[in-house]
Amino acid sequence: MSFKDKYAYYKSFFEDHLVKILDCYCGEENVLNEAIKYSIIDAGKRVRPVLMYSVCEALGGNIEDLIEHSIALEMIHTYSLVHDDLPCMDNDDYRRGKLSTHKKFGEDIGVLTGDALLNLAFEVVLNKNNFSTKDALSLSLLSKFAGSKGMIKGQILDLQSEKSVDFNEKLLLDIYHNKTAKLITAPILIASVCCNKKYFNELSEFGYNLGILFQFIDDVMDVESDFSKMGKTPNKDKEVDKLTSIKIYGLEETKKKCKEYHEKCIDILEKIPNNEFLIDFTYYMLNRKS
Ligand code: GRG
Repeated sequence: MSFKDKYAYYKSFFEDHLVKILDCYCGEENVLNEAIKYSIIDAGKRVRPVLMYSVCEALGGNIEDLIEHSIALEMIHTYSLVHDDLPCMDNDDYRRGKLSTHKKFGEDIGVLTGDALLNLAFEVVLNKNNFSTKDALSLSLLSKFAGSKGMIKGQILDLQSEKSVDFNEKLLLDIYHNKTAKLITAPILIASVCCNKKYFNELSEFGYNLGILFQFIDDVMDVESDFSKMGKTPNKDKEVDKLTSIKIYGLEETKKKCKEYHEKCIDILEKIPNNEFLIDFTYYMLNRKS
């Protein structure tokens, strides 16, 4: 199967199960369930679920075992975007090509939609059939990577860095490691846990490098891309004087760094079996336009 077809297969596997799970947990008609579905259904590239499934299959595991984990992860990712768009954070009117959740439903519902998605993530995995110690370990990993020593820490550092004159490369990488790379690494490591922690250390290093690459490309897109491709407002970073790779290295040097991180990812992947899809995926990350 080609990379494109395999990606589409993983994505539709995810979308089908997401809809079933939302029917089960958010079937009642009310504004909160409407906002949850608006925020998460048919939205985004599903990079994290695709990573989780492809690492699992590379290690010889079964993606059926990861349905709830992939949905939980995407729920946490979506909550972070819904909250990130709020006026008190990045203040964005558009996300994933449409009005951001608080613009569509109001700020109060925006906050509560994010809160609800965060809680639902854990509920869905805890209710999994034959919940095992592996599932508990994966949930512990997810909460650590998304929480106050992970994504939220990154968001705080990111907010504090706006307009600050006290910045350097080390701070940039600390922000990107926490804000972005941890939620890219989590699905990779959850797949490894599902497969008896095979290649855990190598995959952890792969996740870090892929996460930094992912965020640097996001910075390049903020400068070079447009609304129709990104689905959100371009040129936001400069407007609020955010600490980005462009601010530290400039545009051309950031693009060079992207190639270096890409090479580091490929070097690590050479140690992993059945790595063809993951190699293509990393190339897609380097060249993505949305
Ligand atoms: C807890 C109040 C509160 C807020 C949390 C942590 C946080 C807010 C936000 C971080 C979200 C953020 C902007 C992360 C950067 C990573 C990034 C570029 C995300 C976009 O991911 P994609 O491109 O999005 O995978 P799609 O839409 O394709 O899923």
